[in-house]
Amino acid sequence: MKAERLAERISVEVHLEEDHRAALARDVRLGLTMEPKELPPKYFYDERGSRLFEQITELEEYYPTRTERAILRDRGEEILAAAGDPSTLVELGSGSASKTRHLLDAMRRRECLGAYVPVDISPEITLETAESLVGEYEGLGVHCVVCDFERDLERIPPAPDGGLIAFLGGTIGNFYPDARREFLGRIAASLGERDMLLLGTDLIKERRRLEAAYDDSLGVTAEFNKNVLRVLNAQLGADFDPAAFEHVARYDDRAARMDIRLRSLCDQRVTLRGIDLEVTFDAAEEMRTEISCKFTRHRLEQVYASAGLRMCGWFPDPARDYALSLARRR
Ligand code: AVJ
Repeated sequence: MKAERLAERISVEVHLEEDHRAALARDVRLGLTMEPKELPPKYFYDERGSRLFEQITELEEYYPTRTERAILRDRGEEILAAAGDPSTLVELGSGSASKTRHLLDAMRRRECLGAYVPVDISPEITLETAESLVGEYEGLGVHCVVCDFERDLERIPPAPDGGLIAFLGGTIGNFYPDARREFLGRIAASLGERDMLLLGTDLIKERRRLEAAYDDSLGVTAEFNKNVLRVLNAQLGADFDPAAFEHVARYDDRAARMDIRLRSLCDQRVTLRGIDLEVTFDAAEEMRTEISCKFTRHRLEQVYASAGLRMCGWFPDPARDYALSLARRR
């Protein structure tokens, strides 16, 4: 009886028509035949990769996750007031929604909590999260949208009376400038008059701290980086030897981004049986696997402006390591 009433508050829509393996095959072929080679960071995150990322978020050196959590916990109500007390929270890449609970708590305290719309690629995690949230928040409606939010952004239903679209974790840092402008532009186009974007961004700081955050002493980030090779081995029948590559994480201060690569330790040949591709790596050849852009308030204002958005709230932590910001349509 109780369980049925809870289930009534959950709805689900799924948009996963494209074959993921086909997309992976296309991206990998393109990336490995490019000069220099490059792989997209989204393929880190199979089950093992997601677990390794969870471990990264708990590392001493990796400050972004805990800092973002602290901002949401300490300034959640301030953020909601500035956002006009939206009744719907949409979250792009919601996962287990662990930080999101601070926002939902703040919405409940401000008595505007109506609906949560988690948007994520994993149906299992999204449903599991929805089920625990309806139990934790009385009266909360959860509408799950299972899709690739970058591809399917336009299919996310608009919030009836004011919504906040949260894109947390600093994931916007993974986008190159052109793709970032395009993606933020699509978000801008999807925002109604009363909607706002809440974006999490890592901030520019000393090289030493940035490089330590992406090259931890326990080697978890190195394992996470090499996990993309294991994903290709499993999904595309490749024969990468992860031990034949080393993790490289450098801060490029001109581009204001971490540049994360795998460096081949020897001359080697790799076969990807599943896509009928052979590639060679020279000794010391580097393949980029991720960028992670860092911002200042001023630069982010420019990024927003170029995408048709205007910053209307800035919420850094006291040490100015990380910031959440609000933006609306210009
Ligand atoms: C999940 C993209 C925000 O860029 O800090 C962490 C990923 N890569 N350590 C980041 C990551 C290596 C992370 N984001």
